[in-house]
Amino acid sequence: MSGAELRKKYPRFNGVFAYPYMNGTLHAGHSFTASKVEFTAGFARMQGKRVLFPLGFHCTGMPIKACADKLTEDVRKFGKNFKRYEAEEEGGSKQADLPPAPTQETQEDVTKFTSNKSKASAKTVKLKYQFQIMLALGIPKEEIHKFADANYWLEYFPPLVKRDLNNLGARIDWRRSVVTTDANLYYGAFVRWQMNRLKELDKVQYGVRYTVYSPKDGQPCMDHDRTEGEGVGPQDYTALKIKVKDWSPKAAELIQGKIPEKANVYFVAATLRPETMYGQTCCFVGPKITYGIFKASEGEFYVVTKRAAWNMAFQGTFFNSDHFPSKIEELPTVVELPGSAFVGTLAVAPLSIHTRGVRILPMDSVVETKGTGVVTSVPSDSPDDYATVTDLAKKAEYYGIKKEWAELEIPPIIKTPSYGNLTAKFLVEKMKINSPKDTKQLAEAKDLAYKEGYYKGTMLIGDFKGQPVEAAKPKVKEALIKSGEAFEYAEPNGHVVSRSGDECVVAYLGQWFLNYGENDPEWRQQVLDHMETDMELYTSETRHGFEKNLYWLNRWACARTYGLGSKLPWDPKFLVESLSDSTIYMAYYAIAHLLHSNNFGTEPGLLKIKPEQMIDEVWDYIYCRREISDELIKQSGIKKADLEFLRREFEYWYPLDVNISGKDLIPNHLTFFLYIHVALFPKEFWPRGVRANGHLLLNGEKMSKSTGNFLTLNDAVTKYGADACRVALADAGDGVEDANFEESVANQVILRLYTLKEWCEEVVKESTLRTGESDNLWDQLFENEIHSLVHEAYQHYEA
Ligand code: ANZ
Repeated sequence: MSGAELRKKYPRFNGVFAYPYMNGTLHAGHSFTASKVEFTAGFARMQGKRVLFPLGFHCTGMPIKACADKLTEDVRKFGKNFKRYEAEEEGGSKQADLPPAPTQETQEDVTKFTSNKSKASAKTVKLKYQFQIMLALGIPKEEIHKFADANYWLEYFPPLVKRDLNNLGARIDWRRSVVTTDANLYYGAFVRWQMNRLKELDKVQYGVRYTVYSPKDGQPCMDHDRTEGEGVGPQDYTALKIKVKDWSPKAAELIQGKIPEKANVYFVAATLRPETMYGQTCCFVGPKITYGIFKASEGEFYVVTKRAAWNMAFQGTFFNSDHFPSKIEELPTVVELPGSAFVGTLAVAPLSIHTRGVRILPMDSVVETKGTGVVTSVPSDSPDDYATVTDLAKKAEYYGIKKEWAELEIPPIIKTPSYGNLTAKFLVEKMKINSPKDTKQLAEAKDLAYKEGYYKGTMLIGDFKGQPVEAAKPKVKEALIKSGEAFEYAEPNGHVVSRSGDECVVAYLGQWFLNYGENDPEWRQQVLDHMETDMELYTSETRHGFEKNLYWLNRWACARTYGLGSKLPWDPKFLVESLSDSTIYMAYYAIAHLLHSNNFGTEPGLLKIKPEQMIDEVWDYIYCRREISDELIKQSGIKKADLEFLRREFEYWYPLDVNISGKDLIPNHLTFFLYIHVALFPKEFWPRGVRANGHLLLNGEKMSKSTGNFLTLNDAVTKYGADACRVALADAGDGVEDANFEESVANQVILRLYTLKEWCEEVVKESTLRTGESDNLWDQLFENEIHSLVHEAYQHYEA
């Protein structure tokens, strides 16, 4: 019988929620997602299906290791039980800073609300050290030192998660559980197999590219390694070198003696529009912004903000890639000056028609945290620049500049069908923009100018005259870089902070990446097609979310050097990153119990197979990528019948019916989940459904540890019991919009369930009720009512 026939003959349901990360127990948000699988699984059972609802424990990545390392430091500083903490912090007042003893919560009267109280106490508590955070998590003080070993987290939290979900009454098949990373060698073998196969398929590649990077951690900082800046990627600029010819008197005075006479100093302007460089008429700095002059080589110095220099430090500008700095003090800073000091400096801007030089002028709207803080001015095509130069000329005296500095000829650079050949001038006049302070209108004008220029513009000047802008842009950039007048510069296109608290930069790094996105259009199209035609996604928001992300998502760095994980098979100094080892683990659940019977894989499973027997070819066979052979049996030492059994389990439980998670995982985990399934399995086994939830509010407010509006699953079940929690979870919401867990609902449910129970008991005790055949009209009415309720329930569960 084929797998498909088997699934038809014995209908089944297989659903999962994203396995939780083991740096703590589950909170109400996890529980909400879990409840969606739980209820669907329960319904499937009532329909007579066989049901698989497994759960593993995700341990891959940085956070556990980072916390363990901090604890090691705390223990070193304060001793095993942190006794030296109070002694060390003067005044002894620090005792009060410790969070309340963890056991209090569960001893409280369960009918009373405690959130206000914990809110108040949470606000006053500053958790400076990791051991304090552990105390707040409810870990007894004497046990905390054990968490300095990262592996201890893997032992400690999974049993608690299991306890809490069991207390909620979840019908999880715990025989299939596993901890990720090489802590379980079977899972390690599974990850090794998938990475090897992905590499053979050219889905994993090596290349040098711009990546968001944490200097402190010394490695890339991807979405899940961040506390701020999810979804932020590198923005590439052309960094144009505008060479100083004559310093303003103020700047000359301040840098006197600090830079060799013969050296060249450049204002380095970050631009997105290199094709417009012919029309530069001046160069802007923010008068109140602090700039540094940094030494790039013996004869070459750059004027940029420190933040930009710090980014450049990881892109080969000041340091080699084999020696990245770890502290910002290592930058070769010569001197720091305010932008105002530069005003009036004469500098030569590459390609500009004004070959004798342009002036450095002030612009208040320069953003300090964007680009290099140096903005070259092209008034023909940039509305901001046009508005600013007009204003500077009008109020030259006020700005302390010479009027003629702001009145250099504005040459036409690009011809456009809608706005003529001075796009910026046209738009500023048409939109009646009177001042550089009309920021909203200027932003609108900039957008229009950019789109029109890019898609419909034709070059009027330079080597690529007559060519469309779209074609000329990369050519001008390339020529500028080739001639040494510009270089590439990239930075995060938003603020990114790593979990270690580091402000991230963009680094130019050699690394392994998964080739998602436009570089493998066929793969992407397969995912899109499958999603459009063969998947239940429940809401159009989820579908749009996927579509948008599939369009936008690009190559993904899939290896790390720091943290926990499984080794990259062909380059074992790297570990497979946490969103890359967790894409197809649902296929692992299908057979986990046959391989091992505990999380760590240290006790054998039903088939008594050893991890080293799980060679890549065995995984291929189980997952229907090859057929059985004597060679395979011999190589692996696994019996034929056992191999067939493994494959049978997979063919029966796969494809997955539904993967349920918070909607925040659409742009990463859920998209990767589709990509990798499509790459590795035959089409028959590609996922059939994804359900994305909204975020869970607690009593109508955002859940947050720092405000105290927070509820763990353990708290919830202890307070309200499983049944009331389940009803409140079911009542919280179904769509992608925010859901809400109301404690008052849980409370009312307790009462209602109690009344219901009383009523049932009374009715049963009642002795006057009729007995015998169910044959009269009332019986038929009753039966009919029950049928229609069952029908209604079906409809709701299926929605
Ligand atoms: C020359 C140029 C010509 C520019 C042109 C635009 C149009 P977005 O798209 O908003 O990122 N810029 C660079 N750094 C800046 C800063 N720190 N503060 C204010 N403006 C800054 O804008 C990128 C453009 O904004 C860059 O490209 C730069 O001006 C300016 F017809 O360079 B452009």
